Amino acid sequence: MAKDKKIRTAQPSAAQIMESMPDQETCFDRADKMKPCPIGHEGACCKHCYMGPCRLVGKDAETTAKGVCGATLPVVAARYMARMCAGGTAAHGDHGRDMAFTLLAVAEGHAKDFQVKDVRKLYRVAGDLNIEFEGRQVNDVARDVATKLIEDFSRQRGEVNLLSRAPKKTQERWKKYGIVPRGMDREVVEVMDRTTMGMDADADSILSAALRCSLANGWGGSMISTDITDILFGTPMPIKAEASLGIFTEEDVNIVVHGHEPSLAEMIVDVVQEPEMIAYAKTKGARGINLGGMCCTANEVLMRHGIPTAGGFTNQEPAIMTGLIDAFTVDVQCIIPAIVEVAKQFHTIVFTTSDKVRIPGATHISFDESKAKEQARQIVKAAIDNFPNRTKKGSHVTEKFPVIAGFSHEYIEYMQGGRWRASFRPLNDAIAAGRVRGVVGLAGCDNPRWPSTGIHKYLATELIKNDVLIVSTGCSSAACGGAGYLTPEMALENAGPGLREVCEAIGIPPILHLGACVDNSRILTIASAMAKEGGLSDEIGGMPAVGIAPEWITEKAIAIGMYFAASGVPCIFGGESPVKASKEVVRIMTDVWFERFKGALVFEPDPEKILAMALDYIDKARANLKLKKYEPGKFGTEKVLMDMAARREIEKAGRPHIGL
Ligand code: CUV
Ligand code: SF4
Repeated sequence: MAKDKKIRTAQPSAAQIMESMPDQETCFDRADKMKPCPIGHEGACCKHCYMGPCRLVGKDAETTAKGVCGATLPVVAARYMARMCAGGTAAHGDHGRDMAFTLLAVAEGHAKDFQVKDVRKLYRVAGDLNIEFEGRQVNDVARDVATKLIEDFSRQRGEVNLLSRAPKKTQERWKKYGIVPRGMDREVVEVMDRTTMGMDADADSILSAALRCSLANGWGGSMISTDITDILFGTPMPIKAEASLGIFTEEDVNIVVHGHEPSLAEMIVDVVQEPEMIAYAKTKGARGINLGGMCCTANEVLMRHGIPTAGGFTNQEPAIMTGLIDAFTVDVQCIIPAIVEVAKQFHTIVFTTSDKVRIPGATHISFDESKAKEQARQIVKAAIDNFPNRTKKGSHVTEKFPVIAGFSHEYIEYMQGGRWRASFRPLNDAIAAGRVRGVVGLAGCDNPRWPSTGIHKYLATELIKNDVLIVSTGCSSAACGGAGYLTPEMALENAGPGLREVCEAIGIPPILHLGACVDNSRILTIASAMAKEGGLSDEIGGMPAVGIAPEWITEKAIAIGMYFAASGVPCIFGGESPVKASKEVVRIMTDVWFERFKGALVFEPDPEKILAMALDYIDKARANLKLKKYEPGKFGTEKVLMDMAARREIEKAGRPHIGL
């Protein structure tokens, strides 16, 4: 291995691949070479106008440093935070918008390859939007739902529709502090406007605008995306799959779908199962066609079809370095341009498919929902034709782990009482009694600057040991899955006795994979349902619940952290604070937000402290709600057998091997 080469990944398979090809540069090498600028790293740099860039540093910078315009350090740091939030909201917003337009195209008959798969979910959403659905044609209802949700993006006045799902008390807090969001397009524009040179010079006011913007993301863009994806492709139910870079096979044509938007990926899922395609693959000497996912497109097709995942963000380059990928198809977000460079070293064809993402050197197919299946066939066929071109032997790994995923809000409700008695009562009771100490949403990216995926793994094991139920999304789910943590057996081995008892009784793993990053909106819906059920807090704020993004990278992660904070969930992010330079900004995001919303956004680089802080938030919330004091090891004496019938259903739902 090249000297000083640091591979900070906690996944043995990824490390093995990179170690076997020491000359192949990856994001880990670039992270070593690229030291972060220490001034920007702490939020003390502003380049919003050309009198700068200004660096607000020095002794007592907080009170004395000023940019040329006179902006203080808290203002500069708050503006930085707010613009990250706007960037993240724009990303999730655009994703939601694309889904909404796809639904409209389907309803109007312009996208023949898609149809409304989950009519029940369509009706549920229609009900929330006060759209009549009884006795009407499905596509008429779908058109009305799509139209109403599309209006939400550019809503100039009033509030986004799905806000009505939040508990009354949560909504009252938003009104009281003036952060009820209008459409996300308007909120993003306002944050950009407010933070340009010579505008808002009050850190608290800037950060409030950021919170309002982020709410338009969580209860708008992201929630719209989740709902419509369920309507079009089905609401997830538990399903068995596999995770790790070991999912690729030498015998089969390997195709990867990577990014976030599932529309084209869904078509590829169909096409790789077409007998003619499989027969065509055989003519090229392949056994069959093997489809795998990465990042959140992976989560989308894993949740609904059991397509295996090759992992999260830092696995993009190692995946191609297996030398086994015949086509690497990307849509939007978190696609590192470096993949094209790696692909050049092998035979891999990279397909970009969104007009918003062009990478020189990649083959571009402009996704058009009216030709979706045809385009999917074009990609799959190109992959098959590319199969005989495999040249350089990459590094093949075989290790892989079983995964159970597919936990939607609807299924979690259902598994606690069946279709007619679906509720959150058992979970609320288990929390109130102290069997389950609290709930953590474990989310966000895996980061090459830290032991990538390792902090997710550490926190996952420690939290469940402490009887904390985990709901996971995004690349955190990939990290947990790739470590073998997403199975019910995991509950028996590692969970604390109280949590184990509850998991066994209901037949669930202690870590529930809820889906992609936009599906963090499922956590908002779940928390709202728990508040409505009663017995804990009557709003989202004050629940024994915490959000953690220990290896966050993106602006999207910041926007998510902010909508959880505004909704009443304290969030702990890993790494140094991007606004560390300003004590005032840190104070607002930690203490002021907690006072106003019972949420917070704090940063903590030390994983052990993240754990302690999360448990502390949970225990304090329990004390405030006057719930039974959590006592480790108190429960778990009565053995309740897991519902084997339910387990068998899950096994049955496993994906049939394609092409054999
Ligand atoms: Ni959908 S945002 S790296 S966890 S996909 Fe993973 Fe996200 Fe990107 Fe971060
Ligand atoms: Fe400097 Fe103010 Fe311009 Fe920022 S807006 S670059 S602080 S002069």
